[in-house]
Amino acid sequence: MLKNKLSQIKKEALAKIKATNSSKELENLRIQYLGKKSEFKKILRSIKDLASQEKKVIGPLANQIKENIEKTLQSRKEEIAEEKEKKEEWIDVTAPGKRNTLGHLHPLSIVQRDIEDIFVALGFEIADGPEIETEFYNFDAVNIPADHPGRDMQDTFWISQEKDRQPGSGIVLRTQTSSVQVRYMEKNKPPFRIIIPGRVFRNEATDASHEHTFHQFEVLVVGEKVNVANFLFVAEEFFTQFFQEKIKIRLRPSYFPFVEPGFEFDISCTSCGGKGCSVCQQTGWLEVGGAGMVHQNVFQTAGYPRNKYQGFAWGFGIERLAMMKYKIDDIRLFHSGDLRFIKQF
Ligand code: FA5
Repeated sequence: MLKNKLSQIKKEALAKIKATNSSKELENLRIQYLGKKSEFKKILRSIKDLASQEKKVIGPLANQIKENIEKTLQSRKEEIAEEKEKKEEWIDVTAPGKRNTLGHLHPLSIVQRDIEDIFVALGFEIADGPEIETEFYNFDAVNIPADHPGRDMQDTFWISQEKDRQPGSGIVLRTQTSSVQVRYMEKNKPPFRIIIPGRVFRNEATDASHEHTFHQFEVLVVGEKVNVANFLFVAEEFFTQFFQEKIKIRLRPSYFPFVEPGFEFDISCTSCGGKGCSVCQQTGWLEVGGAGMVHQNVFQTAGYPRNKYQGFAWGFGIERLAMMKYKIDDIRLFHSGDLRFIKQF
């Protein structure tokens, strides 16, 4: 009778343990079948009252069943833990990969590096100078003394401008990379070919093509026999390499105090090839900067003898070139911090 009951308990317990998938449920089954209030424990407690013949059979059988249930509980517990682990660690090798976002160069840095590479390959050196500059190097040294109307051409951020100062001693945020011309020439003798890329500042209202902070690159080539033909060759070579297409150049007479003669420098429109479109306002030409043959007054300020050397210089806007290359219609996008713009490069 008891023997049957024990077998019944064992059968029922093992079936339920094997059927469960939850470790909580497993614990409940342990309490139900082996706990203090379980049917099984009641039977164990009653063994002492059995006849000794029966005790010998039921005692070991009960122990065997207890061990059997405990073992089954334990191995099911391990199986459930293993299944859980497998589920959590499962990797779907067919799922599309997630690409990490990598940092990259700003479009202006890309363009500046492109420009530098082209000139370095042409045998130029790269020079630079301070962004916070004396009035002397920014203006006086390049033939724009105080009260010269040329100062009005570039609205200036003044850092200090004392009333009874020495001429040229004021401090400005440089308005042009031409400010580095005399700094370089004071320390170097011709012949030389340099480019001076850098940031410049102008106290002017911004619009789609004007920023208060932008970049220029100055080209300065000085020697005893440098002429306008050399200038045209270098310019044509540069633009053809930069835009990877044949670019035509047009010079218009213009005035910059530090060159004589001076030119406004245009290139054939990179959008329409010169036919006329909205980008070039139907003219077929785009203005990129100023240029000219270096004024002898500038050489003299740098300490060179007058009329011994000749040279050409230009100052072009880097943003304007980047806008042409990448067809960007608003200069303010460069420093807007808008990632939708930056991520396109
Ligand atoms: C100059 O700055 C002269 N230093 C250039 C030069 C150098 C002439 C050597 C002769 C010899 P300008 O002010 O025109 O010139 O500026 C040159 C170029 O800088 C412009 O053609 C334009 O491409 C760019 N630029 C000027 N102002 C701005 C502005 N506010 N925002 C963006 N680009 C500008």
